[in-house]
Amino acid sequence: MSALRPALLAALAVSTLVTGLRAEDDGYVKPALVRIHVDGPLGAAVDRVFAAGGDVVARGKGWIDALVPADAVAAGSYAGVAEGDRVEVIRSDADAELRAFAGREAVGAYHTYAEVKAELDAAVAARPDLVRYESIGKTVEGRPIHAVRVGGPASEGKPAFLICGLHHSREWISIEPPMALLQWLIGSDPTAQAMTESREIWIVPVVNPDGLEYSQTQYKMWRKNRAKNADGSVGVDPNRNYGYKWGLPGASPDPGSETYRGPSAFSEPEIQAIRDLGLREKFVSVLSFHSYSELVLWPWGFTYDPAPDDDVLAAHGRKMGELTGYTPQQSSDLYPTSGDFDDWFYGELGALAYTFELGTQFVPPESEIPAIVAANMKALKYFLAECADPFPLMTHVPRSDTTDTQGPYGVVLQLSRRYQADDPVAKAELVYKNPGAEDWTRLDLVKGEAGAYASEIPGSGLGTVEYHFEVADKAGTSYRFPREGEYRFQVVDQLYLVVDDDAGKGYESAYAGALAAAGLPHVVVPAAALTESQLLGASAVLWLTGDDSSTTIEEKDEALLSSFLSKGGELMLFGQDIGYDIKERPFFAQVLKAKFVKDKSDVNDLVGAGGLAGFTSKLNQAGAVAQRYPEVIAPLAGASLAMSYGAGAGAGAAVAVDGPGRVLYFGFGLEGLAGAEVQKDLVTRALAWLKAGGASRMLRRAEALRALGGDASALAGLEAALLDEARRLGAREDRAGLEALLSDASEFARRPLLQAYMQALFPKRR
Ligand code: 0X9
Ligand code: ZN
Repeated sequence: MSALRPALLAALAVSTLVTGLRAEDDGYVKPALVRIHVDGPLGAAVDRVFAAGGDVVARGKGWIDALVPADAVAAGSYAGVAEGDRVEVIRSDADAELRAFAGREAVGAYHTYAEVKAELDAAVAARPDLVRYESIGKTVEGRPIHAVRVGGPASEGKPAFLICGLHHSREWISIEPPMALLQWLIGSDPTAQAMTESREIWIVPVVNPDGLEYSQTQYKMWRKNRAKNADGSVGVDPNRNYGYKWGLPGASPDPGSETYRGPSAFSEPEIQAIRDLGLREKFVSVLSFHSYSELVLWPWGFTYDPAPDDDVLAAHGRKMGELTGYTPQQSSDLYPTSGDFDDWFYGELGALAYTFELGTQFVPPESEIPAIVAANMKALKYFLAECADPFPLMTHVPRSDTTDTQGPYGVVLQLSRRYQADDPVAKAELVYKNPGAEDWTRLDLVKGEAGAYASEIPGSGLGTVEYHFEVADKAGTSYRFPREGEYRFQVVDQLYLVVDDDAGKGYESAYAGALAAAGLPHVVVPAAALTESQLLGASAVLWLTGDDSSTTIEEKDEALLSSFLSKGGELMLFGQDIGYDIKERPFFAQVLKAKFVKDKSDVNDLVGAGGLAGFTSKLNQAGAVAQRYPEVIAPLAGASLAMSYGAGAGAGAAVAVDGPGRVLYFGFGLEGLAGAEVQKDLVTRALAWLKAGGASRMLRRAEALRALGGDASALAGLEAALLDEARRLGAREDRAGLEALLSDASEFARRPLLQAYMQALFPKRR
């Protein structure tokens, strides 16, 4: 390559690689490396950058790093950045750096493809008893894909592992931990010897050799492989070419894109090679290294839903997060991707599958290699030791709190698909204790379809139900789920509903946490799956929209909420963009009874007013989710100010509506308050106001729910709460309150209410 003149090199680089860093005079536009602090869903921001011809190179909570045309960014005219995003320039001229690495000399301490091969050969020569070399396939350009198997003589039942490096060309550091692992395994550490005696460990240090060569000799920022695409562009993203859920969102159909999924699943010879090895060796656990972002990721990537074995995947993932100091999370937590390594190995083979994102840049300075390798060796040792025999990979989704006092409560222990064909379970039992019971009861779990072991806990009134499972395998080993303690749920007559409408951000934990801290039972429901019966059956609804913009409250949500509130609903609504988004819609003025004043408060103080008088706190404190656009809102007729920013002047942070239903609408998120205490304080105060004098609203909800033919247990709960309220009115001798209730009540509710009325007011005449 040294013969190429820089201009030619540059032209080459542009036309084939940095899609959209478009040609100007000599065909090259200088890239800048920027960090975009994203206001809104990360997935959309990633799509925007790709669509505008940039390249997303890393991401974390609320930000992405991207290579973008330097001029456009400097001029503020780059389409990859949306309004509200903040751009931080990391390197205004990434070009110099990209070119500096064009040349073998600059690779330095990092392995090249040839050095990898030489080192594998040396390992085979040093330990022929232990290491076997295999070329598992050939690349687009005909290079062999090198693999080694490390382990003693093959024997039945030894768990096989796969460790991969370098799917993406520019991620040179991802070769280093697999190579270090090989050196450790063939060395004299007794732990390593124990590992190689009991396991087969496959290492594929460079999945994408063509890309590595290209990145180390011509253009450092190359990501994909070197496939010639039909439209003349080059490269398929190897980590979008796997065949599980291939083609769903999270990969591009556009050949020029940096995340091009390829013309079909497994179209690429490199990925066919990994697939074939996987199908042949049936790995129990696999790990793929990438860079950068300091993350430990596990499936699913294609959906926000947790994987069926999420508790096992997450438990090991968190442990490896601790060992590396990286952030552990489900792959899709940042943004969904489809067709990646993890999803195929887990989805198709049932293997525990992990992706590590090393370091804080693609090619860290050489001096950082040893520390990165050392931290990841800790995780690799854990991985080999603890993920060898994940049996019995059984998972259980614990039951949520419920208002169903009748039961029975179904429970299912789910066996991983890996073991479904050859089920190792010899005996499985449910062990439970009902509220008030002295003793534990045992029941056999009954095996059903697709590895489901099921049973039922009979209902027995209000209180806490505790349970666990005990399983024995055919070898006589027993397992307990959970390992320690009990699963628990409460049977209650009041249940709060948290509606999770924050596009995958996880802010619902603040709301669920506040309710739990206040001792209030609750369930979390995604907004997309919500029904009116759920709303009506709840004691009150906490609806969070996080920092979404343009999808805060959708039109179908408006219809649902309007109807719910007209039937006596009690609602807390949170979010820093609601007013900004829907200020023009009738729902805003007519139902939330609010006026949008402006998009951003310049004051962080929160001071409760009216029903929230006495509450004070601050936004944008350490330890809370930043509220970059806390909105300023004002009450219209029929509403009042419930919270101001500092000294209130008719407008502020929250509005209270007291109509047929009650609403507290906050122009920020609960996640924006620092600390569990203050979050709990706000929720407690807000609920006290929302629910005050709520008997007739409760009655209306119950009647509406009954009319809807809604969920029997929700109805039973609501009616029980209603009678309770009637008794309280009775105890206070609040005749007027009771009579108002009675006059509103239709036939079904009248009789029990009347009874409560009689008992309360005339106890002696009973
Ligand atoms: O996008 C990728 O392929 C990986 N990140 S990278 O920056 N190295 O390109 C991450 C793949 C992790 N899997 C999912 N997010 N599903
Ligand atoms: Zn990568």
